[in-house]
Amino acid sequence: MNSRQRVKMALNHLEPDRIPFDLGGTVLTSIHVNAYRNLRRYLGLPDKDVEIMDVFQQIAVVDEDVRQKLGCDCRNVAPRSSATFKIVVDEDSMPGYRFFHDEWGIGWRMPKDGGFYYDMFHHPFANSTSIDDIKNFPWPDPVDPARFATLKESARHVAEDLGEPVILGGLAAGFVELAAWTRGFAHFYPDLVTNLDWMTYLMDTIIDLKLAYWEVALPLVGDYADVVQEADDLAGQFGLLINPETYRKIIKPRHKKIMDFIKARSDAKIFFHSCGAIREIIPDMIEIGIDIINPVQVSAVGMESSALKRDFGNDMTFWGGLVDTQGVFTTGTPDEVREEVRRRIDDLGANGGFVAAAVHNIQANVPPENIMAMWETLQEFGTYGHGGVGQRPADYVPAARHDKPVKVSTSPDALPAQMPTPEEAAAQAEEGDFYPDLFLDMQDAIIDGQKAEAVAAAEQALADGYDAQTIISDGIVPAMTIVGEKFETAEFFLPEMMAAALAARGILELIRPRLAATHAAPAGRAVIGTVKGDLHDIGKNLVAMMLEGAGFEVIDLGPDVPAEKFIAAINEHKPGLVGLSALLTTTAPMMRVIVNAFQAAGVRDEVKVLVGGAAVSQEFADEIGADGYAPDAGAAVRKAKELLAVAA
Ligand code: B1M
Repeated sequence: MNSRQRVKMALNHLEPDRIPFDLGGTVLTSIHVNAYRNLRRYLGLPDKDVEIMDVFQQIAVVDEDVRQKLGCDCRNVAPRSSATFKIVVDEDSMPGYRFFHDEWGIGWRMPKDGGFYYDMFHHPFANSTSIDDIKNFPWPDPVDPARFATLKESARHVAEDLGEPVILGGLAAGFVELAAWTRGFAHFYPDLVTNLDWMTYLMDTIIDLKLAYWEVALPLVGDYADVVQEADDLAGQFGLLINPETYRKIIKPRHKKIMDFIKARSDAKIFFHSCGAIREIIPDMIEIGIDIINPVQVSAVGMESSALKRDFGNDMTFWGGLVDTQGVFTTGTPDEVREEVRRRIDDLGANGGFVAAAVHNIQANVPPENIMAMWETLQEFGTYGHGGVGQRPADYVPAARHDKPVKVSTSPDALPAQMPTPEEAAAQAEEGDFYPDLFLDMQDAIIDGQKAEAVAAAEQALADGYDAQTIISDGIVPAMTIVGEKFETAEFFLPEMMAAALAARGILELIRPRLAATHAAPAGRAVIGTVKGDLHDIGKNLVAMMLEGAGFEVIDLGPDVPAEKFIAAINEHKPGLVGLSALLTTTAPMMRVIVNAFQAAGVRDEVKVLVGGAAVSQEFADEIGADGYAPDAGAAVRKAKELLAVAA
C-alpha cells in the first residue's frame, strides 16, 4: 500500500494498514527550522542548509532523508504566493529587525536577536474608511500564470511517481484571516459590530480572489487532487472568537460559497484549518461540506479527542491532534509524550478518519527526543488489524486520561452577568440607588459598542456639570463590568467586547485632560505588554481595555516587549502593577527572564506582577514568582484590584 492509498482510505473512513503520518505535508503540519535542525542532528543526519517552506512561520521543508526515515505520507504541492512575487527582505532599514511586505501589502518583521517568527507590523487597511480604498487596492493576481506553471506536473509526479496524496494549498490564508491581517486585528473585530458593510465588502473582495484561484487550480490538477486546503482561525483557547450567531450569519454562508465552488469542480476532500475551541461549530462545518479539520487543538476547551471522535467521527476526519504542542510535547518527558500519543491514537484512530500529526507545526523548542517518542509510539501502536487500533488485546492497559470537562465559560471563576431585572431596577430606583437616565444611556451605548453615542452622552454629562471622575465611576465602570461578565459567560465575544472597549476609550480620551487637571487619582496604574518574541496582543489589549474601564491608568507597551522596556516603564511611570501576557510556549519562559530582570534591576518589590495568556497557568505563575495569574480579562481586573487592594 502506498501513501496515497493509505491517506485516501483514511479520508474515506476506512482502515488502511496503519494510521497515515504527516510531517511537512502542509504549512500547518510541519516543523520550525530550529526544531528541525535539532531533529536532523539527533537522527545522525548531516547538517545542511534547511529550505524554508513558509517564511512567516519559519518552518522547514522536510528533506527526503528525514521523510524516508520517518515514513512521512504527505507532501505539499502548491506554493502559497504567486511565483512572480518575490519576497525581498530588508535587513537595514528597521533597527533590530529584518522585514518585508508580502503580496497582500502586509508588513512582516522578525527580531534579528533571537526571533522565532516573522510577525505582522503593517496592515494596509489599518486607516481605511471607504469602500473605494478596497476597490483601488493593488490586489495580488490570483490567476497569475506563473503561480500555476509547475502545478500540473508536480501533482502528477507526486501522485504517480511517488505514490503520495496530492494536497493542494489555497490562495494564502482564509478570507477571515486575510481580512483581519490586511485590516489589523484591533479594527477587524469591532468592525463586525460597527462597520459591517465595509468589512463584508472587504471579505467578499478577498473571496472573489480565492474563487478565481480555485477556478484555475482545480481543473489543472484534475483527478490528482486528493485534498484541498482552506483555513480560518475561528477560536481561541477557551471558545470561539466570535459569537456563533455572527459566525452563522456572516462567516458560514461565505465559507459555504467557497466549499460549494470547490465541490462543484473537484472530488477532493476539503481540509479546513482552525485553531482553538471550535467544537460548537463542527456540525456547521460538516453541513457546509468540510471533510477534514486541523489542527484538532486537543488542549482547548471542549476539544477532548474521545468526545470529538464519538460525536463527529463518522463525518469528519481529524488531521492533527496526535500530541499537544502547548503542553506535553514541549515540556513533558518522552514517556509522557508516549502516554499522550497512545491515548490520542486510541481515541481518534478507529475506523480511519485520522491522519496523525502534532497539533499545529512543531514549535522551535520541542526537543527531538519528544518528536521521536511521538513517532515511535505511532509505529508501535498505530497499526490497524488484529491487536492494533480498535482491536487491542484483552490485557491492553489504556493510557491515562486527563481531559478537562467541557464548559463554555471563558473563566473558571466567571460570574453570571448581573443585569438587574425590571423589578430589581424599580426597587433600586425607589431606594435611590440608581443612575440618572443620561448615565444609563451612556452605559447602554458602551455595552452596544456605539462610540459616537457613548461620547455624546459623556459630553452631555460634562455640560450638565458632572465631573470626569463620576463619568468613570457611574458610566464606564458599571458598563465595562457588565461587558466583562458577558464575555466571561460567553454572551459577548471579541467583536462585542472590543467595540464596547473602544466606546469606553472614546469617553476616556474626552475626559482625560479634565482628569489630569483635577489630579484625580486613578484606581491604580498598570504597565502592560506582551512579552518579547510574542506578537499575540488581542488578549492583552482586552485586559488593558478592561483595566481602563475599571478606572485604572494603563500604559500599554504593545507586543514583543523586552525586559529592559518594562524596567524603563516602571522607572518612568511608577506603576503599582505590571501585566505580562504570553500565548506561546516558546515565549512564556520570557516571563521568568523578565521577573528575574526586575529583581536584578532592584524594581521587583516596587510592583505587583500579574501574568496571563494561553501559554500560562497558575502553577507557572507560582513557579516564576509572579504575584498573580488571571485566565481572562474580567478575572485580570479582579486580580489587579486584589493585588493593589483597590475596592471592588
Ligand atoms: Co497564534 N498561536 N501564532 N496567531 N494563535 C496560538 C496561540 C496557538 C495556540 C495556535 C495553535 O497551536 N493551534 C499557537 C501556539 C502553540 C504553542 O504555544 N505551542 C500559535 C502559534 C504557533 C502561532 C505562530 C507561531 C504561527 C503559527 O504557527 N500559527 C505565530 C507566532 C507569532 C508570534 O507571536 N511571534 C502566530 C500568529 C498568530 C496570528 C498573528 C495569526 C494571530 C495573532 C494576532 C494578534 O494577536 N495580533 C494568532 C492567533 C489569533 C492565535 C489563536 C488562534 C487565538 C489567540 C487569540 O487571540 N485568542 C491561538 C489559538 C489559541 O489561543 N488556542 C493561537 C483570543 C484572546 C481574547 O484570548 O489571547 O488567550 P487570549 O487572551 C485571553 C486570556 O488568555 C487572558 O485574557 C484574555 C482575554 O480573556 N489573558 C490575560 C491574556 N493576556 C493576559 C494578561 C493578563 C491576564 C490575562 O495579565 C497581565
